[in-house]
Amino acid sequence: MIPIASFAGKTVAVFGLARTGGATARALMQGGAAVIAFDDNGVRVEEARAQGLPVQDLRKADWGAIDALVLSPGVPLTHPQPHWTVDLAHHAGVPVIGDLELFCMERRRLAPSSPLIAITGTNGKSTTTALIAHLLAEAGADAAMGGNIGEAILTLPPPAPARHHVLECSSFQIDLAPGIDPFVGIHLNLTPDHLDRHGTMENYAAVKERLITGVQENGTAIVGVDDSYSAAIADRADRAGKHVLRVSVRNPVTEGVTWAGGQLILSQAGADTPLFGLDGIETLRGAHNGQNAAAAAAAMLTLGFSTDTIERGMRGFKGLAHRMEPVARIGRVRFVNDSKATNAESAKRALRSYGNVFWIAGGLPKEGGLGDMTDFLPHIAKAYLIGEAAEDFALTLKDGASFTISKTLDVALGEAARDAASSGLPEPTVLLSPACASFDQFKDFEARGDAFRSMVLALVPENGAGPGA
Ligand code: UMA
Ligand code: ADP
Repeated sequence: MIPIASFAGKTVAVFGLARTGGATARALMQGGAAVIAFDDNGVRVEEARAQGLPVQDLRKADWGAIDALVLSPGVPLTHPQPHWTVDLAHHAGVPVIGDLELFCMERRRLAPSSPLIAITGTNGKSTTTALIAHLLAEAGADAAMGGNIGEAILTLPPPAPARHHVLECSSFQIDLAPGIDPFVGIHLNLTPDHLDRHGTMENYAAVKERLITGVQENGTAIVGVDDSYSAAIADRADRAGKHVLRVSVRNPVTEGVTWAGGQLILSQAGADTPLFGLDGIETLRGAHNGQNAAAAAAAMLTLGFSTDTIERGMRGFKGLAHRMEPVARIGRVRFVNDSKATNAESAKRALRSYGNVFWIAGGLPKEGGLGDMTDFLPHIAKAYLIGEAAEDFALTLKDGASFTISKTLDVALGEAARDAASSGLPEPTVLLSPACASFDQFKDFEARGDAFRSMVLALVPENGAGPGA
């Protein structure tokens, strides 16, 4: 827990009482602030009351006496429209911030030169965050990991001079952190996502860029430059005098780390030095993971760790559940759970990582649908479409890939497993990589991936091949 002393003796409204709000209310109270906590969901309010949090309807609060509103990231700040608490705060001239901002305030107070590593980007955030935290732990460093990856930031141990905080930052969290100032700021990539919450791609990009513009004066900005938005972010950071390391899986860079043919290469002061290859590291398969690994390597080198330490750590990286997670191999067929691929871009990365894919896709569609699939059609043996997006995806695939509308995950898996086994194709892979949110049929992407994993494991014959595709 990080007691927030910056608001000692002041009154803070905390809105949204799930992971972020609960931790924030407690951290503020421990630091000596008076808290008023609330949520639109009456059940959450009662749970919070039962846990001893001071709850009160913020519609009836005296906003003139409130010093800040701390909003949970899932609560709309600007789009589709500001939440009613945001309107009340703006009306009363009360600043609206999030838990990431509170963390940054406390870090500036306690340990301003401590190594804060903040990671953002549309895709690859969790993998890169977990990878860096793993590399630090394997190197024997003091490392705490949290943020959007799941562990609320203020539940972590407090900032201390030698403590690395590795924080995954969503655009929602950055939007609520005007003072974000990491020592190492990583922005991986930018493709359309969350436009319902940011209005336009330009707004979404501008929010992400703040993590890079905020990088401390003696710090380093690590930017993936393989899309035009992110390349422009790197160029602007350069012009603003930041120390920028570029990451690419497509083109050479002058200063930074690239991934080429599975090799990581460090480019520095006019010289290219091969670091090591990622071959054989199943959890870092594919060019997209090359981007994540290159960014993680750049961060670790910046923090002063040796190439050997980084390589050893990467070889032991176990990966994250639901991100191209090898679930089982049954006969010749590999089963992969990529339920976290909730947008078209991430699903395309997964498709590109395998040949002969029996692809389970669909769910609650995102704006833009699948987009242009031309480059990915050769990877698809057949698609099994589920959920609300099925008809729309069928239209996109109809002239280029064989598909069937399976409607639900269990039917899709049964059909895909059968077709893959009888296909005679080399290395067939049944891949759940939905390119959609899960909420039409599941509680969240984890529930969808867990369901897939247990259904696959139920297919494994008792004396047959086990997990570990
Ligand atoms: N609420 C309201 N009114 C609203 C909206 C929400 O009262 O209009 C209340 C809900 O009733 C609930 C609370 O707010 O009680 C939910 O807040 P939240 O959605 O911020 O949930 P947390 O549990 O605090 O989780 C948040 C992040 N959630 C979101 O950004 C949506 C988690 O990221 C993060 O792991 C967690 O903080 C800890 O830092 C999840 C996520 O889906 C994984 N992130 C998005 C993504 O990765 O795409 C950005
Ligand atoms: P995030 O936390 O940003 O959602 P994850 O690391 O959880 O990212 O990965 C989510 C999905 O995105 C994975 O299932 C994978 O298919 C895809 N992915 C991972 N890294 C990248 C990347 N660097 N670029 C594009 N897609 C990626």
